[in-house]
Amino acid sequence: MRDRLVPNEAVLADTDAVPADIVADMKALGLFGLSIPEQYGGLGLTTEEEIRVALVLGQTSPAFRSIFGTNNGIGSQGLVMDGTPEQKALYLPKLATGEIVAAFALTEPGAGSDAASLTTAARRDGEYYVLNGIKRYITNAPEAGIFTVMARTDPARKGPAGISALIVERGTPGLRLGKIDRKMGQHGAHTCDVIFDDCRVPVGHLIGLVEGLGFRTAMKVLDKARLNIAAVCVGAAERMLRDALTYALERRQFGQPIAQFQLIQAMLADSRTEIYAARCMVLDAAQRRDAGEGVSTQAACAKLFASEMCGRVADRCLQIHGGAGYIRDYAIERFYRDVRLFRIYEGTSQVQQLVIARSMIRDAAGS
Ligand code: COS
Repeated sequence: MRDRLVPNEAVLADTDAVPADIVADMKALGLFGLSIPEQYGGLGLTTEEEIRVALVLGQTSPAFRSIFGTNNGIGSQGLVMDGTPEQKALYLPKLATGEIVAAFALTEPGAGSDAASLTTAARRDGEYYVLNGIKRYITNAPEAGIFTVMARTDPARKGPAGISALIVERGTPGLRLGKIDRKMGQHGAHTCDVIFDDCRVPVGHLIGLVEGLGFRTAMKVLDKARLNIAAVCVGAAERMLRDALTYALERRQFGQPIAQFQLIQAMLADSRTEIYAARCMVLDAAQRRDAGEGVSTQAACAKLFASEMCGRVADRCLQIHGGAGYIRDYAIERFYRDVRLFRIYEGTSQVQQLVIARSMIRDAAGS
């Protein structure tokens, strides 16, 4: 991270691409297969181990992690959790080595937070499903070799019950990509529309070969993904605070380093405290998951707190930089834009609040 990624952050931002030699080294390190079981060629890390990787790799531009993030997270976990042994054997080894990249296609133009209202249709026709619909803001879609697509196999059933998860391979006739989105930040991580126009997918590509379980699969995948994002938020906040402290120790005003002023110290101390709290939360949730506990609520708490914390830390650290923080020569200007997404993707802060409060209400009703 320190030797290879940080020195290449500006290149990444300027070229909108992760340098090819870095991608090759990431593959050699096994980073594309962190969470894929060893029997399929991955490293088979526990949740806590994977979180510890994210805590470190979060300390650089998020786009570096994003290139292999979907292979470990939302792109592959549907298969890992609910795929048949044959489906796993077919795809997971290629994902683990990074030979192919996986993308997760849930969001649609009309279905964001209300994911269960998605309308992409998968109509059964003999030994195929025929897909029609549009998926939006799909991370790594321009690079993806396979897409885990949530589609409605039972159009008569509204809501979650009619949704299934299918693997669609790149190059399948009827699958088309939109133009790459121009984003506020996270340059080097690409998103675009994925468009299905009478796209015929073999029935054997239905994850788990059971219809109607796709929404549940997506939610389970997102629980784990939210923990990872929380860890990346902690990493990014650590980095921004480190940069801000360095700046505050070097920058002199009124005859002394600005770090000596208590109003600057308050911003440093509040940030240190909140980072520590978020780090404890994410590690606790990861350890609970490894112990077999259901952690939907804890993952939502960690994602909510860590992403909001990261936004506050970004704001304070830019403030400590003063005018310099608004200038592109300083990494904080880029991080400020990059981290804004953490409060939105893989469930907005408001969706995390819903998940947390609903589970409280459910528990109260059951006790
Ligand atoms: N694990 C397993 N199953 C889950 C689950 C989870 N974490 N969360 C929900 N489910 C199941 C429920 O048990 C329910 O099943 P039953 O009908 O059999 O009881 C089903 O899924 C539907 O759940 P729910 O009623 O909570 O669905 P809602 O439509 O109310 O949606 C939210 C809930 C809003 C939480 C969901 O749509 C969501 O997370 N939205 C945000 C989507 C998102 O994060 N998008 C980011 C882009 S993808 S990178």
